[in-house]
Amino acid sequence: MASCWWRWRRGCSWRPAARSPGPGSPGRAGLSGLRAAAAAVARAQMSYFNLVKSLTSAFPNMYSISRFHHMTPAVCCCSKTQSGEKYTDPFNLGWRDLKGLYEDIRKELFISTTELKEMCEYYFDGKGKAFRPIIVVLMARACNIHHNNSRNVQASQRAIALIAEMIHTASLVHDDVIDDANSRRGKHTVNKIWGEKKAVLAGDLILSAASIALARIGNTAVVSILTQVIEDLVRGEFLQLGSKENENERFAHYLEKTFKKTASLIANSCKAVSVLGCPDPVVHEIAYQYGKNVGLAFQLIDDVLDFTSCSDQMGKPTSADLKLGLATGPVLFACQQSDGVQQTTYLAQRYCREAVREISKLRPSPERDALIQLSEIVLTRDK
Ligand code: GRG
Repeated sequence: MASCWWRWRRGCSWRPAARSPGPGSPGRAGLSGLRAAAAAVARAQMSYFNLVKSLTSAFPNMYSISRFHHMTPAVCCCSKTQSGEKYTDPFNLGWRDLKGLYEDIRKELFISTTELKEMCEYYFDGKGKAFRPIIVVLMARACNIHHNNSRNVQASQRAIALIAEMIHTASLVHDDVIDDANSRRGKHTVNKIWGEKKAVLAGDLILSAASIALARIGNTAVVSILTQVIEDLVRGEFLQLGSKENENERFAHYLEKTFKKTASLIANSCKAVSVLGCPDPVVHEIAYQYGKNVGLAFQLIDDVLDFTSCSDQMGKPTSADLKLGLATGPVLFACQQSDGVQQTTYLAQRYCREAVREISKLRPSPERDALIQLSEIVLTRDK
């Protein structure tokens, strides 16, 4: 299973964070296409001032967008270990607690009907990045060490990693139905193989299995933290179905959708393991803020990769957002400026810096440093 990490790691060449696609390269959207799309999306130009205003009012702790222009494309300066302990690759470190992850998820699914079982297990094949479970177990260990120097991950904390991956996968199955997607992770989607109706039911079943596992933990605070994620996912998807006529609100709408669709799951899963490992609300907030900021950066880079990467690399169709008529960061920025891809990457960098600032408040540990390094990998990944 660890091999999937290495595949991802190998894919994550430490490239400059904002890489523009070669003009006319097959399977890639050129910048001219991006600009044309931007023009189509924006009926009138949203003023630079309004963009700054909408961004900073949605996230008051962010600096003015004008500061992105003056940053170098280099990633955050945080790859050195700060804990003083022997440093291991963050994926290896996280994977120690995740051995048997997919086997354990399949046990949670516990379905007797052959077809439904096959559908529900379809994505638990070890081909995903398991980015969420890795962050969750690293955060669990970082919080436990911070609290009482405990070197163990509790069973309930590991269960959160499984539950996060199950909620994520259920949402992917549903998302592919909504988007009528053909491929994901380099293979046909559930909806393409079994049809939309059955795909919706498979997503429901994965979500219900996740809910049963969550209830079994028996901590009402944790139940309420993770059920918030489900509400956010639905609301985020709903936000994506609509758009803002008012251009001032368009960027705030995009960031809110991004938080709800992607960052909420990471933020709240991090918070859940912190609650299970440590009674201090300050630590819960650190865990939440780290997850939120990394999650936002992750999705912004996902939106960039939708423009700059090719389908083979991503294992799913690229330029998909554009084809669905969705204005993501690269298009919204391109309405204003010459390089939407680069500006979106700069914004992701700012979120990662914030994530690093938050997690650095915890006591030094290899796991804390791995979380710092993961925030860099979010920026430099190319799949
Ligand atoms: C709660 C079942 C349920 C549905 C809620 C459809 C929906 C409503 C929400 C969709 C949310 C969604 C699919 C967001 C996309 C987030 C995203 C960036 C996914 C890609 O994540 P990766 O790159 O994928 O980690 P892998 O394949 O590596 O797991």
